[in-house]
Amino acid sequence: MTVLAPIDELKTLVEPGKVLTDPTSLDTYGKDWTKHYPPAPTAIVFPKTIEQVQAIVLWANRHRIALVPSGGRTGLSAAAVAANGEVVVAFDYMNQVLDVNTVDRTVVCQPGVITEQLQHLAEEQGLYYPVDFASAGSSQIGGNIGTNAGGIKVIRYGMTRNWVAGLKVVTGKGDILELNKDLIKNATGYDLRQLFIGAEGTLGFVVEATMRLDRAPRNLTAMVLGTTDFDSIMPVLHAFQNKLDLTAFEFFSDKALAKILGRGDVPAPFETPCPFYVLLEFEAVTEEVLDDALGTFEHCIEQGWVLDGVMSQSEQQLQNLWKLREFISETIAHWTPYKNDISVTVSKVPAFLKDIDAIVGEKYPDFEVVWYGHIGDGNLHLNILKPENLSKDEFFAQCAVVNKWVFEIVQKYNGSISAEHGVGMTKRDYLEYSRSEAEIAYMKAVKAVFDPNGIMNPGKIFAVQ
Ligand code: 2HG
Ligand code: ZN
Repeated sequence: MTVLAPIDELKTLVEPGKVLTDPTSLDTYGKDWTKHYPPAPTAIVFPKTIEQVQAIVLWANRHRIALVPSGGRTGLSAAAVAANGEVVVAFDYMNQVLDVNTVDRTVVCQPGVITEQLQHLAEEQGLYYPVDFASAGSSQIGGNIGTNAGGIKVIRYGMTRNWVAGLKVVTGKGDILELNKDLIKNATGYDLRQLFIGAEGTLGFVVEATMRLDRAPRNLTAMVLGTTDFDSIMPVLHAFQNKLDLTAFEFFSDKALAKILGRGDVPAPFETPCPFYVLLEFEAVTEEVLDDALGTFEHCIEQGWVLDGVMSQSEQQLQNLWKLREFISETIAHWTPYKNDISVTVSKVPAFLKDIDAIVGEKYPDFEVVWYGHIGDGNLHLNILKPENLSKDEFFAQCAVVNKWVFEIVQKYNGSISAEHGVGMTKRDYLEYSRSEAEIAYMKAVKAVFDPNGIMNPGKIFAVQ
């Protein structure tokens, strides 16, 4: 009997040519959008069926080989990075929409379906998939579920979790489970579906997902307003929320705007320079709604919170205003930023902002700090840009020192050290700032149930045991 080497055996489990080991593929599929860890996987495997995924998991258990899931690789916490000789399981060939049900308003997706593909499909049905973010053109549904992705519409629609009706998973043990079977009501014990959402691939693979759709929004209209200072942002939010159902409330600083305008392909919203800007959006369904929006804008000016503003009058103008916010992450990537993705409850945002701003000013005096994020739901993206003269490693090491101060404040406010990007490798050493020791012990115990041999994305969320 011939005994095959593990990678040769792996090749027998999938279609010919669906295991890659060339340096370019290892580099491409071994990393996400983070630049902290050099990719070093052993191989990339592309399953086409659930049975193939199951066979790969059983193979990995037999040989004790670690697996890393790979979707669109747009993650920002190094949860889909294979830096330690793992085998990457990429879902590019499991990218089909399997069913659309307009009565249940659900779509059954394979994990490799691109977010934007689902959004377009919903639109074709006169419906709406509301989880949206700048990387929707590349990110995959499986990855969105893995990180419980949020984005720009959370204030109205919530996170990915709200839109997952059912999941099919292959656990780290190799069992296939059908979770929740797409039911709206199902009071039959533990909802294991929820454990897999946001698990960053540490419990098993999502191999099929039934996603819910909503009614399409009507006449979405955006305003970009320039505020007098940091403190004026939340009063503006509350003033608008008292009158309108907002579908988004984002903010960014003058530094972020300067970087966007530096690209040369996005028009400025208006001339008046302001330290901060908010972008809010609502469905302008009646004249009354528009009157309320304009009246609230005037009220904000009278109160001294807002210096200037603009409202979209067409789809094109709406898109252009959104570019001001949506292009920030991609634009500042050029400066190899250190990313913080922190959140608190909305009522705590003003005090939290003050504390964070003070510490950042004190500890990062020489670095350029760019603020932006989903402030309407309490989520701030604090990006620190790398000065040209500092090496990447030196810069990240200096940021790690400041993390302690930032995360102590997060902890003081009962906030989260990762609101929507996941823990991955970049935030795993800080987990105890958001989760208690007992909670982490329970989380590890849960992992051991689904993945007793620790083959599923080890070193993500927690360090390897
Ligand atoms: C966004 O809101 C993304 O633009 C990326 O979550 C945030 O780049 C970031 O820090
Ligand atoms: Zn975000």
